[in-house]
Amino acid sequence: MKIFALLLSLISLSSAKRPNIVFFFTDDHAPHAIGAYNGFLKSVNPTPEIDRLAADGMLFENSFCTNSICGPSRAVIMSGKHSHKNGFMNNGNSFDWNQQIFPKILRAAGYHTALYGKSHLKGNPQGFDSWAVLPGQGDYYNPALITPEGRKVVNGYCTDIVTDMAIEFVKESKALGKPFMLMCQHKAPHRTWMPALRHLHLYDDQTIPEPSTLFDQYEGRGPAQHQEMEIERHMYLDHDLFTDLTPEKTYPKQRRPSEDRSAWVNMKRMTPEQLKVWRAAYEPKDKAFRDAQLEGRDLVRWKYQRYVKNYLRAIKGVDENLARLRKTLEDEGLADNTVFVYSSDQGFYIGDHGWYDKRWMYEESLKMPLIVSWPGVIKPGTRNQNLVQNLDYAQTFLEMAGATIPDDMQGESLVPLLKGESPSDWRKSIYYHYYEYPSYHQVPRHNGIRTERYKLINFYEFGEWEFYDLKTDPDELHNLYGNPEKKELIEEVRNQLINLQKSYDDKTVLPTKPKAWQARMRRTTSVQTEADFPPRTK
Ligand code: SGN
Ligand code: CA
Repeated sequence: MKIFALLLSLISLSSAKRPNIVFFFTDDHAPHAIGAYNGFLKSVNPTPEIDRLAADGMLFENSFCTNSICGPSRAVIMSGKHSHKNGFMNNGNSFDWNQQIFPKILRAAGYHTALYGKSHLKGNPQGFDSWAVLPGQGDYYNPALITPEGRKVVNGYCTDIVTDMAIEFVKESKALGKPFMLMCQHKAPHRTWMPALRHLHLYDDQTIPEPSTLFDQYEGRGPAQHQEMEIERHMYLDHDLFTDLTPEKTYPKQRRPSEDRSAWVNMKRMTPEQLKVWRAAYEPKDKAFRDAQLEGRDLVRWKYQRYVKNYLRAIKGVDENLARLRKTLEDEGLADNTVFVYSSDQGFYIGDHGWYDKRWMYEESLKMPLIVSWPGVIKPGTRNQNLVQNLDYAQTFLEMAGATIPDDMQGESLVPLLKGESPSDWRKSIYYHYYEYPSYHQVPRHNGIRTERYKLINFYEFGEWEFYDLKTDPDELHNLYGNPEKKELIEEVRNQLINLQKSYDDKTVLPTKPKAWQARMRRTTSVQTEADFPPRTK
């Protein structure tokens, strides 16, 4: 009888102890723009609050996405399945919300669930007691939000607004007495990298370090020579860097006619008061820029500084709001029983290889930040080296909640790693597949494998392969494919890739029928083709 009572109390204790889960998620925040990841921006101290989260929990050094683009990364997180299984392979797709996703399972298990901010999956979210999402990419200023009650516009800065909703939800959940799972998903620091008004002067007096590959010439890498994501040639002084705030300005003819590429597209939601502060911050700097008449590498360097400062300023808004939400959890007495996760949908190029944007299987955009605190379970200040992916999050959250993990999910729960265990059978390689081509930035379709040391990429539409030794060439500048000395090694890794592709049941790799670059580009991009851009500075 006594044992029975003890068992009963243990059961009720364990269900009372089910942790709350806060998933604090951003758009395009590369790990190397987080202080704790020790990248080239560390000296700028861009994220003191995210660094504090790392000090309280575990930072994953080898955290990767399966498909480096927004909607697809989010679909993988929801479903625990690769893109070819959840059906959302590129941003043009619509997510099938009727499918099995982890929030539905948590909700059925008694969790109070919410999703706020950027969803990018189209359609009304399912699996949430409360939700409000930005339409499409969302806006930085005075954003519209789609809610179950319809569309509304909220005045203010998006990162603050989304966090306000999250804070309200935490308080409501506490009053309900239920464990909760909250997805607080920001637009920042997505293009066009618009900071909050209070951060417009941050870093004004500093020169931000440059990446060592800012002037990469892409030798030996065919696909990289054909992209459209260079700071030099494909980042617009007006649309991206706000140097011309004239609403009437017409845009040059080579730009896609379907898109408004004027700077005004980003400004037109602002109130006159907001715009006044914005103009006051940028106009003196713009004048100095025009007077300097920069050219060549000097112009690239100036564009990089304007870009990276705005990117880091938008990140500052994220960092402050993360602290605000963590403080709410503390104040409400919930922090000790809450798992707090920081992540972003993919990495990003911060001038690396001369680029912005993502999509490639190269390290800067393949990597995702992943930092988790879980008081009493994770040893503070730990760094994990296991290969993990966004594919693992669904199973991880389900295990944390003690819910059943469906057999058809394709990841691995990270809970053993969070507990400090070192499973000997942990995965030794990850699988990647990117599909969105032709599209913005012209990154061709590719799949590939990354092991602890090597990376093999197959740009199968063009019959081009790349192979990198990350130990000797961490910047991936030397494509070893075709090197006779590496032939056997490459064959071995290629076999591993084939096995991985089979194990995930990916039948979406197109048969290789090599196409010529020029012909392909002309046929697929009606307006922007290489010929429309000036040659690069050497
Ligand atoms: C927009 C951006 C692109 C970006 C895509 C996808 N242009 O189209 O630069 O690659 O989103 O980004 S913008 O000038 O309109 O911002 S994703 O993160 O949603 O996948
Ligand atoms: Ca993104």
